[in-house]
Amino acid sequence: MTSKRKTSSVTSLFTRQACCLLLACTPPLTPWLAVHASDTVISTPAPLEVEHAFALPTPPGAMTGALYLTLMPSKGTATLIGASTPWAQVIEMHDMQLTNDRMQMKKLDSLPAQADMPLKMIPGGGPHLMLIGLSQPLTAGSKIPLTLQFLARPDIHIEVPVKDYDAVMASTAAQ
Ligand SMILES: [Cu+2]
Repeated sequence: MTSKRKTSSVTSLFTRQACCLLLACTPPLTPWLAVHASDTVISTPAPLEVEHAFALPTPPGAMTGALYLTLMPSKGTATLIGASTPWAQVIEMHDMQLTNDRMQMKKLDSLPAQADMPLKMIPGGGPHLMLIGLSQPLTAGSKIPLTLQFLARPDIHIEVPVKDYDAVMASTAAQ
């Protein structure tokens, strides 16, 4: 019984995510997870900390910006499956890797974080959130309203400060 109920919440989130992303791409549907819509029991997930969230300033006219944060579930796993803000048309989850001496960004469908392995996003490589279609430039001192969507967890709403690169590096070095 327990596993069936868990499956239910996973499916509803998959479906909602599919709706949100319909314009951007077509995520895989999971027909083998089909369950009854009336089964709405959701087990309470372990607390999830979102820390060190910040975005970097963008030059005037830039249409994209990068946002970074750290996700730390107190136990088990938390899987980030999407994010949104009124300040951008879409937010994509990206991974930046050095390939053939070139930095290349790859779009991801999900980003997992574990209690023993937090998801840490930092500038200069690796995972980050890409704000695409900015409605305004990101200026140091402003705060971006951000919604984070997770697999089988409620959304998290936070405000993310825009910080100068030097300030970010100074606080990272101090940790
Ligand atoms: Cu990117």
